[in-house]
Amino acid sequence: MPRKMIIDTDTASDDAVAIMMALRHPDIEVEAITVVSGNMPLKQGSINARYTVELCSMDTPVYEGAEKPMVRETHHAEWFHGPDGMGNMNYPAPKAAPAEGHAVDVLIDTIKANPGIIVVTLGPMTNLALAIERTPEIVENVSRCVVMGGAANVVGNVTPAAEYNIWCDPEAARICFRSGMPMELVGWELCRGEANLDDEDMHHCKEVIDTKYSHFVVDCNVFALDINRNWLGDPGIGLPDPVAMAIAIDPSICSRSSKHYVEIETDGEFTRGMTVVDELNVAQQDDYPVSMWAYHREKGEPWTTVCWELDAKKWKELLYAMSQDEVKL
Ligand SMILES: [Ca+2]
Repeated sequence: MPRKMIIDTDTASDDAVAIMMALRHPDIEVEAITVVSGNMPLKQGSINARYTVELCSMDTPVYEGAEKPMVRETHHAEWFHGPDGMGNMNYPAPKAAPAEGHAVDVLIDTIKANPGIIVVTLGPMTNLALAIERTPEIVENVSRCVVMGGAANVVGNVTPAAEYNIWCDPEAARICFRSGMPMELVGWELCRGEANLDDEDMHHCKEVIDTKYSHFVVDCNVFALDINRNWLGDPGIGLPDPVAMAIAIDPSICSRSSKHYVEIETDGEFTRGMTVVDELNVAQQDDYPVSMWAYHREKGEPWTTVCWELDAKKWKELLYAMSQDEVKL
């Protein structure tokens, strides 16, 4: 039996590759894709998600959800992904319309109907937080909530302290991380360095695998490639959402992890959206300096798995396998 999954996404270029990996994986059944405002405005994210579903010759329904964060102003990231979010590749408009229904209702109903489902969030966590606020008991049905987001005790990418998805809607992220769901934090830092697709990897995609899928992996991320090199000094394309999806599909791709309390900064002047990971487990003490963590202690043992290291070779092997015309594992 394939494992059931629901994907919440602000679909731009790296989300699209992550969606492709899940849709094409024989052991994963994607029940629905729910779209949220984030890197892209909601409507463009929805177009990009539907295009990706059709590229994969699937009919997975795509539902639209929150058009803005819970309390914050909207900030998109066209500068990073291109005006259409897909590297301005002029992909055709999808044939299918968005599915009827609101993403938040769909998250609630799908999680209720599928005990043990894996939830993967690839954008700001607005839709999932609204679902949890409305129907808190859904958290019991989630076997894993894999989050592309945050920067586990390292530098952020939208401010020095924060990664975009969490920074964009920190109040939503806090609701999700406090909910007690089995969270898995896959920070943006895991896609850097040797996890990047470098020149050799891009050549492998385009000239060796040479399918519409492997071209898609590289082409729609062309804006991100430039920025990654010129701004970050990284070797190639960074793919945070596909890295998180790879770990969702195969947890052994995360080569080092441990469980900790994780809190989301919502008030900080310089630290909005910071993922504060209690790496040394100091918050488990009942001392004055950590008294603000009492909520977590009272809730029990840490429930967030923090991914610290990635098996870059294994992650790329999975990406390549999902980019073949005939998927073979
Ligand atoms: Ca995303």
